[in-house]
Amino acid sequence: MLTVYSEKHRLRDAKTELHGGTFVRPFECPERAEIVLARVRQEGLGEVIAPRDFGLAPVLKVHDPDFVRFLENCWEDWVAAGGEGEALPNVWPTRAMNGKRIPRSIDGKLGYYALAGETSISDGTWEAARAGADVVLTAAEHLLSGQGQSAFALSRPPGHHAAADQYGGYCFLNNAAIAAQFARDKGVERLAVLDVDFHHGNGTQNIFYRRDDVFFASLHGDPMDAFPHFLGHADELGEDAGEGFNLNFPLPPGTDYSRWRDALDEALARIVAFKPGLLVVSLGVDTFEQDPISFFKLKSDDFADYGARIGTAMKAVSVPALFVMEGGYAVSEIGINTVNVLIGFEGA
Ligand code: OKP
Ligand code: ZN
Repeated sequence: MLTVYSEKHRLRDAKTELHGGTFVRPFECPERAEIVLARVRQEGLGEVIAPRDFGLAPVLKVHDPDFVRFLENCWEDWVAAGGEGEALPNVWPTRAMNGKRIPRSIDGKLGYYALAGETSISDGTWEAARAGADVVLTAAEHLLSGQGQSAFALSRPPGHHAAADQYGGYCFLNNAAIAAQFARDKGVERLAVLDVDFHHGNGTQNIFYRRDDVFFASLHGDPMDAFPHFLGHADELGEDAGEGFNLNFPLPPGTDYSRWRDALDEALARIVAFKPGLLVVSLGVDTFEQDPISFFKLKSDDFADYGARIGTAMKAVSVPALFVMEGGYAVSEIGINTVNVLIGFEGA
């Protein structure tokens, strides 16, 4: 399996995350990608290539231009306004103050474009996020040229919480959605996105919620108990043309592999019935029992087993799979767990 990787992910190296009322070093740190890459090499998964530059056009097919401009200029604007630490929002257009104008000041803009308050914007964040989009696009292009049944986009920072005009939950550009839309524009008529990260892929769901050409399925910690708290319920089925093309499996604290696997099998059956031309897997391994910010109980061997289940289901109907790296914060095991999924898929 081909892996696409860019060293530019290292430019996303924020010093602060707001966590439990204090600032901590972000859980989403550069070592994550380095350790996954080392494991890819150690296991001989296949060739590792750098991305090519796709420019912003495929990003702008998913994200609003004003949001992209905000991300591009945020750090500069923050510094110019006298920010001493990293850029964080502190006021939002919530229910009681639901204004529609985009403020001029950087403090107002941060609140307008942020969907969560833990994620600092730092010097280099934009460059890393942009390179991350090139990583998934390069991997998608490779698959679309008919080479292989699978590819791995080792992108960082993650993307699935990012909506068309909102960032947060460590995510800035929605890599999985950008890849799916790119494939769509290259002639793939129907796509499925399977999100196995512990957290609900609220951004991806929101981007495709009114569409019947992209089926979104997600297994995640119940939002009643887990981030992102406000989306990911089982009754969110899609709207308008998209009704019936969104599928959520919110699962309770302590969920173990047998329960998680039942949900996966159901999601895979629905995906197969949808007859996609390509599957995008939002691959977060924060379902691991030792993950520091999550509450599922998967063990390292379970990752290989579910990779094989995805492989068996997709190979039976000749659907290629694009794996896109999302979360996973048990850093010392992130390589083993991630590559177990990919090896499981290949062996199916
Ligand atoms: C990103 B991905 C911190 C609560 C905020 C944010 C989690 C973002 C996960 N006390 N947590 O889906 O792995
Ligand atoms: Zn996650």
